[in-house]
Amino acid sequence: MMRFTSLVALTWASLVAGQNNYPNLPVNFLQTSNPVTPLPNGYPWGTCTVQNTNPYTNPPNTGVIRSYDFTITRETKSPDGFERSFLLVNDQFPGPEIEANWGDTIQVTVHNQITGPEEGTAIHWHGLLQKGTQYMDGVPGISQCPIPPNGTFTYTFNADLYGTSWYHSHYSAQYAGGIFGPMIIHGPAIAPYDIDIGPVMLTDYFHKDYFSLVEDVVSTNFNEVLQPSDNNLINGQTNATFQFTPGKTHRLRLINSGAEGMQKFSIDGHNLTVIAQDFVPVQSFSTQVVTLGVGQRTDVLVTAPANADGKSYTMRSTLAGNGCAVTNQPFATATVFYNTKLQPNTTAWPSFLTSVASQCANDPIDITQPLYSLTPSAPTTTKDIAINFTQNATDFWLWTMNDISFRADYNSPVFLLAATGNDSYPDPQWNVYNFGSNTSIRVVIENPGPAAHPMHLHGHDFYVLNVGTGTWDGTTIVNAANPQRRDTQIVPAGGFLVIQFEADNPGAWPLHCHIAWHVSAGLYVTVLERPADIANVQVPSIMAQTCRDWSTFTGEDVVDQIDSGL
Ligand SMILES: *[C@@H]1O[C@H](CO)[C@@H](O)[C@H](O)[C@H]1NC(C)=O
Ligand SMILES: *[C@@H]1O[C@H](CO)[C@@H](O)[C@H](O)[C@H]1NC(C)=O
Ligand SMILES: *[C@@H]1O[C@H](CO)[C@@H](O)[C@H](O)[C@H]1NC(C)=O
Ligand SMILES: *[C@@H]1O[C@H](CO)[C@@H](O)[C@H](O)[C@H]1NC(C)=O
Ligand SMILES: *[C@@H]1O[C@H](CO)[C@@H](O)[C@H](O)[C@H]1NC(C)=O
Ligand SMILES: *[C@@H]1O[C@H](CO)[C@@H](O)[C@H](O)[C@H]1NC(C)=O
Ligand SMILES: *[C@@H]1O[C@H](CO)[C@@H](O)[C@H](O)[C@H]1NC(C)=O
Ligand SMILES: *[C@@H]1O[C@H](CO)[C@@H](O)[C@H](O)[C@H]1NC(C)=O
Ligand SMILES: [Cu+2]
Repeated sequence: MMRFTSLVALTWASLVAGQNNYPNLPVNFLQTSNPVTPLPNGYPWGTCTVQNTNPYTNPPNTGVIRSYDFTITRETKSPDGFERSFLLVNDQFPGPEIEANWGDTIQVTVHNQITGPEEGTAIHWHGLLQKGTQYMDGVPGISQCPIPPNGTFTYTFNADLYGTSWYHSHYSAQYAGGIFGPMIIHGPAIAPYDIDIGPVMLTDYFHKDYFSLVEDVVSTNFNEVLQPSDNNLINGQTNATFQFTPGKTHRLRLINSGAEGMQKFSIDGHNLTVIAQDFVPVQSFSTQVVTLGVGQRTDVLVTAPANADGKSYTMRSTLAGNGCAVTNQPFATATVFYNTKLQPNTTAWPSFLTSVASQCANDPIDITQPLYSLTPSAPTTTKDIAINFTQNATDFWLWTMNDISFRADYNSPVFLLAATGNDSYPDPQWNVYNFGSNTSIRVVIENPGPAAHPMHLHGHDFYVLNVGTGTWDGTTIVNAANPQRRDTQIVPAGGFLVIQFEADNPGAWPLHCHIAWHVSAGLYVTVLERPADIANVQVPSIMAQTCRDWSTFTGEDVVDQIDSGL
């Protein structure tokens, strides 16, 4: 445990240097005691607007803390009538909603009370940048050691972007077992609306527990690799209902919080106006169907059709066909009521059925333009990364990126090692790409295989320079002056995805497919961004303490790491 000892020693050294363990958080934050203020509480983000504030460089700071207490336990529930085993936050499925204003500090204390058997855990706050709090990103083996059984860990980070997102366990495929929930951050107006309907979580759903699924998916038997989902849920239900008001405009916050399948969302008889993709407000456009890969979010405004009063309509989310999802039951429905309880008798838009059957990709990127316009600078480095699916020396079917299938070492988090000045990472399976002091990083992802992958990068909204089938011509950039930005984008089957990001956030950032079974089987790299500056980050003592506690636990119990770890 040499490396571990040096991590602890250097962390202690940095600790004694200062009393404030969170030098990058507001000065008054340690004294503030969880004020309960209504949301969105006027305009606590001051004069910031969508157009006048660069969220990546100038997020506001309200000095307000939003505190949550999460207890994770193993439970049995039957949301669709079939009883199965779950891992749940506060016994809720989906987990409790986190709500904050832009610029608030979110503080979540997580108690790991998983038993029968005990497991580690760690929770990731999808889409937030974690600037200055990189160690709070919640990825075991990368930003922290897992929270051991009976352990408690408090995450503290800024609500540095605004809009719609979610949190989920990043420990193995635990979130497919139920550890996830919505995370809503209120911010400046993007477009006018009357009623915030809140999160609409679209979740493919499995009757097996997550551990059995991962055991099957990471397999030597090709026939077991494709595990079909058993159902498709909206807000964790088979029959969710939404009360809409005639004549009003409603905001729906769509989230694909599933494990595997691509969702197609629509409401019979209604147009949808897209106003944000992931955490990025966009120039609004109208559509009848929204496509969401796992991890993606889309905010839509929905206005009642004329004469809606007294009528009801079917809301639909369908797992897309043609290799975009593997499922026994693709259809999720819910009901939109306008002053009635009559069951709907409406039909799907023809464009919805066409999209479900034929389009295994996001919308063309030329139709989206972020409202806060940014032009990428010239890349100082370009990395090509090819995805493949192949068997390892002992015949397990694994996903690779540039021929390496990722595997985490829970005891040696990459970021914490970098914070001690160690960026040597001898184990090739850690798949770390060290971009040194590059200021603008372009990554070309090649995906020659037959499956689409929703690729997610932590710590950034990336520019989507181009995406499509075949191979990139090496030059064409779509909307070059203001390309699409988001944190998750689908690379199509037999296709490519070109992303770029400014190296404005020193850290160790996961870049991975968000399909739970694919990242379990290794479809993952770590982007190491400005390691020299990581060495200057003051890491709070709880990080080293959690590693010591995890080390004690794993010294006595052998952790059955059946997958990549993430
Ligand atoms: C850096 O960390 C790696 C992995 O834990 C370890 O093998 C190596 O000895 C460390 N190097 C130094 C200089 O501490
Ligand atoms: C929704 O469906 C569940 C089972 O799938 C059932 O228990 C519940 O009563 C239903 N709720 C309504 C409002 O129909
Ligand atoms: C956690 O606490 C329970 C109840 O006190 C105990 O039985 C169990 O051994 C503890 N587990 C660990 C890893 O300390
Ligand atoms: C949907 O949008 C189309 C095209 O803008 C428009 O013709 C149609 O009336 C709209 N339908 C509803 C129900 O708002
Ligand atoms: C649904 O609507 C169709 C045509 O609009 C009608 O033929 C059918 O009887 C209706 N079904 C019910 C259950 O109301
Ligand atoms: C992908 O893996 C297969 C099976 O191991 C191999 O035959 C093929 O050459 C690989 N493709 C690339 C582009 O590396
Ligand atoms: C192949 O992958 C499996 C699953 O990750 C792993 O248990 C096994 O050790 C790997 N085999 C080799 C030779 O690395
Ligand atoms: C930029 O990144 C490349 C890897 O893509 C690396 O080889 C190079 O050393 C980096 N340049 C600097 C200045 O750090
Ligand atoms: Cu994938």
